[in-house]
Amino acid sequence: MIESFRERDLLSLSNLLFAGFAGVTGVAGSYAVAGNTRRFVVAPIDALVVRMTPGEIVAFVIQNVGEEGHLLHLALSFAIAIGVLAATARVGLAVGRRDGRPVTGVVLAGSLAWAFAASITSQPALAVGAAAPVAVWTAVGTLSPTTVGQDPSRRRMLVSSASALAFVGVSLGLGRSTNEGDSVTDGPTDTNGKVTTLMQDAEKTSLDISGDTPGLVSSFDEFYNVDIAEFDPDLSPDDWSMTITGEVGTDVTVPFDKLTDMPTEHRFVTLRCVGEGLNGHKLDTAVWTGTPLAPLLAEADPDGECDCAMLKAEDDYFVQFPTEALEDAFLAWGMNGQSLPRSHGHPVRVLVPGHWGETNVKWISEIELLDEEMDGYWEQRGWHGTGPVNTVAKLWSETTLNDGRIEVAGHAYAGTRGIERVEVSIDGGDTWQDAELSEPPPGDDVWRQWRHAFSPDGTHEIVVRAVDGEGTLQPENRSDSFPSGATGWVKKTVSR
Ligand SMILES: Nc1nc2c(c(=O)[nH]1)N[C@H]1C(S)=C(S)[C@@H](COP(=O)(O)O)O[C@H]1N2
Ligand SMILES: [Mo]
Repeated sequence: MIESFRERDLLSLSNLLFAGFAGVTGVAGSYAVAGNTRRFVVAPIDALVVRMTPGEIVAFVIQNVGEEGHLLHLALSFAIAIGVLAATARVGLAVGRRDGRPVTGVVLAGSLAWAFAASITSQPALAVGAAAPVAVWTAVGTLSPTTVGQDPSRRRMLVSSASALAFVGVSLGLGRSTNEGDSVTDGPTDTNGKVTTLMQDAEKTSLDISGDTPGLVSSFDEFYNVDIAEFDPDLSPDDWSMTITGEVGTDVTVPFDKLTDMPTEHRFVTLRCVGEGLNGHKLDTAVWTGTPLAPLLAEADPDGECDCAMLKAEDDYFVQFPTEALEDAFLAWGMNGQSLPRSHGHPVRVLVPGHWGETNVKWISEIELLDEEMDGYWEQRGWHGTGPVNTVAKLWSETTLNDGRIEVAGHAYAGTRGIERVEVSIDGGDTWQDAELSEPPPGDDVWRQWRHAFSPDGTHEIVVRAVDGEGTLQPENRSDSFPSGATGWVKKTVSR
């Protein structure tokens, strides 16, 4: 009696362990062959988890947890992937042992794991990466003795754990190298050196700031990133095309070649996320290479009732706003002289002058003209981020200069209204002085740098505010970024 209890315990423990190894190595194997792409088994699960998370929770996490919020849904998605693959191994173990037909069990577990991975990723060949480790661990588990007395089990467990761990390590390495291959873009778009010249000129007009306020052009590494999905689409220009559909005279399909055959322009455009804090860093500028959207829209001959459009992307992102805002929009395939990096929408994204970051759809796949207004992804979650940006003056650095003065500096941005003036107070807002301003880079939707140096005398409350190109002073009233973008004047106390 006692013997059989212990045997059963041992059996279920062993099943649990081998199923666990199968789950973990199955996920690792998938990563090894797919890398950090949407072909990795965790990716579609993560997309589903994100899509199913209620808007209030998403807004709460963005505000209270910030970037690390990604780790929450990613951890859940890993757990689900490991759990499902472990379950397939558990079924295989049960069948293999009970029927005394180990091969049947192994084949069953492998097939179930493969079917799961292949169906969610639509990658039958790569799904083998997840299925093979599951089959192997099912085999090892089925053949390992579970009779008490016959006990090399402890050593076997150690060896098994070490092997599983080693496999995970190797897979991580392999997956990383897959990523490197993926992030290689299709080469420079700056064939005639125009972009390089533009960037050099912008660098020359940057102010000579001692602190670590960045320059007028953000590098790939500096440029912020906001994605609804953890795993960016990876599309080649050959895979890509965009359609213009819905309330139109004729549907239009735009392949990549057609786009790049159109008149090419290089434009400086600044992007700012509606979800960033008042003095946050989700504000950047690049020079983008592309072509205006208007001629393509005209080709489709829109005739919808609401004069509004839904922009849809390859990652299931969607955003709706007035077609009027699209009149000056731009379809970009280049950024700072290179083809668009994957994380910024490779191969083609939309840029909408003066509007919040969320309207600048990456991996654009379709523009659907509508008959009535609908909510976009963020609007469904309570945000109001499709309109023009708020005016902001950032205070990004304060440095003591060699001569003892303090230099405060940052960027100011007001979308297409432009920045006319930045004012600085060193006494909490009682008196104001004009800050020194950089020229803006050439463009209609760009930021400017500002700086101001003063001789400190004890403690100073620094306040900055901008006046936009229409002469409107940035509102003093403070509000959170949710739902329509942070407002207020940035303040910082400095003492020397
Ligand atoms: N397809 C797609 N486009 C998108 C997003 C996204 O998640 N998916 N995020 C939007 C948001 S909220 C912002 S602020 C900008 C950020 O662009 P970046 O990542 O290139 O800085 O892209 C917008 N376009
Ligand atoms: Mo955003």
